[in-house]
Amino acid sequence: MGGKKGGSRKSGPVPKARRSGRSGGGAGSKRQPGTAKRGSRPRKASFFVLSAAVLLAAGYFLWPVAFSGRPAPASADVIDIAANMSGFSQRVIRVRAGEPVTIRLTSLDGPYHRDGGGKHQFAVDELDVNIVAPPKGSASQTFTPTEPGSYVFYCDICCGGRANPTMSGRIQVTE
Ligand SMILES: [Cu+2]
Repeated sequence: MGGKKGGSRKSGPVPKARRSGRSGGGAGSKRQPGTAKRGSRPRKASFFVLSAAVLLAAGYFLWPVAFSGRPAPASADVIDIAANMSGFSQRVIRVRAGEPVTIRLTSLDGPYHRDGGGKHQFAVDELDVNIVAPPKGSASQTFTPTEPGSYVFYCDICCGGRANPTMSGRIQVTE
């Protein structure tokens, strides 16, 4: 009787041991072999992850550097046009409708110029183009003309502004 009672009493702590065995040993014993087997993998995996992260980071930082000189799409033709107080280097520009084009305007004048401070502009109202080049610097804009026609481009910054006949030209958009 006493032994049975004692056994039943002893069986009291046993479930606790089982509970602790289930929670600690049961789940833990399943995880431990898993982590032990994977123990060598995380090192190899971390190598790939690290190297991949380094490559991605390098690409992320080098990408804008490599393409900073080309803000325009690769398909866009770049037309260089320079300007100084005597006018534009080209008076007529020909582009095709439906094709993206980049106008890169360079000011040849220094900042000491009283009119415009050495800045020059390339603006085409109808095409929503407005480029302002800093003194001794360049600026560009890419756009896609859609309607064939002849449009006036002009500089409205320097001497005489738009009224100055030398600071204007025509952009011919053909089909
Ligand atoms: Cu100008």
